[in-house]
Amino acid sequence: MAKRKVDHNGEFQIVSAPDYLPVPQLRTLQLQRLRRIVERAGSRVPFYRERFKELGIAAEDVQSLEDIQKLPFTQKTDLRDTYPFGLFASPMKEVVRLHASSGTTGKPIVVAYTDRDVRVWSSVMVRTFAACGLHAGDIIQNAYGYGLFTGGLGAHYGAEALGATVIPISGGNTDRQIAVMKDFGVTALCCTPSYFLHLAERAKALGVDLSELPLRAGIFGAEPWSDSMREHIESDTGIRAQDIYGLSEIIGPGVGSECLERGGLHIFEDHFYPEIIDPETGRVLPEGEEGELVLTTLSKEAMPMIRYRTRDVTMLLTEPCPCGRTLRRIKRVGRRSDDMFIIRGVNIFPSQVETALLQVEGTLPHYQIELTRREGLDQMAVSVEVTPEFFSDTVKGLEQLEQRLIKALEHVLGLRVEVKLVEPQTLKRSEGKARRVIDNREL
Ligand code: DLL
Repeated sequence: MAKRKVDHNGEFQIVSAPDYLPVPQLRTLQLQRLRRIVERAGSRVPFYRERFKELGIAAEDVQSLEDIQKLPFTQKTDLRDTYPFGLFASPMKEVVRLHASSGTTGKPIVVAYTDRDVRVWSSVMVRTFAACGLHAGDIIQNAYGYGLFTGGLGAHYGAEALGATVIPISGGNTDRQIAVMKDFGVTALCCTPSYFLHLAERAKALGVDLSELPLRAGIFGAEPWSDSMREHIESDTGIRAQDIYGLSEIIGPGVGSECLERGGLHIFEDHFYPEIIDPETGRVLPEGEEGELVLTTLSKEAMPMIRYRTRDVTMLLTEPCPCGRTLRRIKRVGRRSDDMFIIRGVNIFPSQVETALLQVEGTLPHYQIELTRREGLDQMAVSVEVTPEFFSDTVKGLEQLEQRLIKALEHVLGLRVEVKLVEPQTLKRSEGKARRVIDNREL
């Protein structure tokens, strides 16, 4: 499927044909696959059989891609309710891999792969790396966690299939990461953006200048990170920071990726069919309108997902991308509909706080939001680390910084919140996904 070509620099480039299919051909392929997956889910998974029966629909009713709207949604609670194996469409002897995700609350969910699913997964990760400008010959340090989390093994198989050298270091042990990066001439790093911030900061403390190493790209995902965060990372370390997207329920990483144009993330639509819905009404929204991303797996054997509600808020961008890929793009995912918290009647997303903080000079991109309730009233405090230069400044200087931050937050949130300036290195660093909000309100 993927061809290797040698470009004018004598370097390998991966050209993956499905990325460039003419749109009518892509739609035909999607419809064929959609009909097959609906048939598979309806005939093999009792959960889907019952849902389809309740709605009085059968696989034959899917005659066009628009007919997908007749199908029911699947939600995270459905995976929890059928825990562990209730949504499998393959017998256990055909399942070669299980992953699990605990999420932030409650019971874990389990996801399954057949041998063919693992190969599809590797192929979409090859396409992800290729879109991010990596190729055979790259030395990829994979600091996504190995284990039940899909990030580690997903990126690993893809990096090998790309023909790159993969260093399966997993997350954590930051000093060792830095030593390996230096000693092995690493050219690309895979991890969460928040872990990269931590690693870059530690490198500085150890006197290692990342911009002088061969490291040229970061393949970052698994959590939201703003454009301002990207600017900070790129100017601070001289690498190119690319955004990749995915979720366990659909496959893991490899659902979508930025290309070098970085005008949104291409969805690997020949395997994952995207829709945007109004999260309140469930109605499909026209292209270009913001809403919740819903994904249907078109080829997954072990665990097909029909119209899975991701809770990720984005929009579909349909203008052709200058890179030539015909795959539609989604806007970068800044927030989840269920990340939102409400303070004194105002809806707030952590990403808004990040944007406001990064506008003000003098702080580091390490912050945490704490919610409390005092005498029945919700309070929000944002702790943010101050740069070492500012921290040694006068008390007056710090007070002025605090006031600037309060104003910037008020401007973005429409609410005055408390700001706590803390010393560099005091907030807990993440090795995987960052935990931005601590909710201590007793409900
Ligand atoms: O985080 C898979 C992954 C691993 C993606 C490595 C990218 C890189 P889950 O643990 O199931 O899977 O979490 C999925 O993480 O619904 C989003 O809310 C969030 N997420 C993932 N990638 C991004 C991103 C993996 N690039 C959930 N931007 C998703 C914003 C992201 N949020």
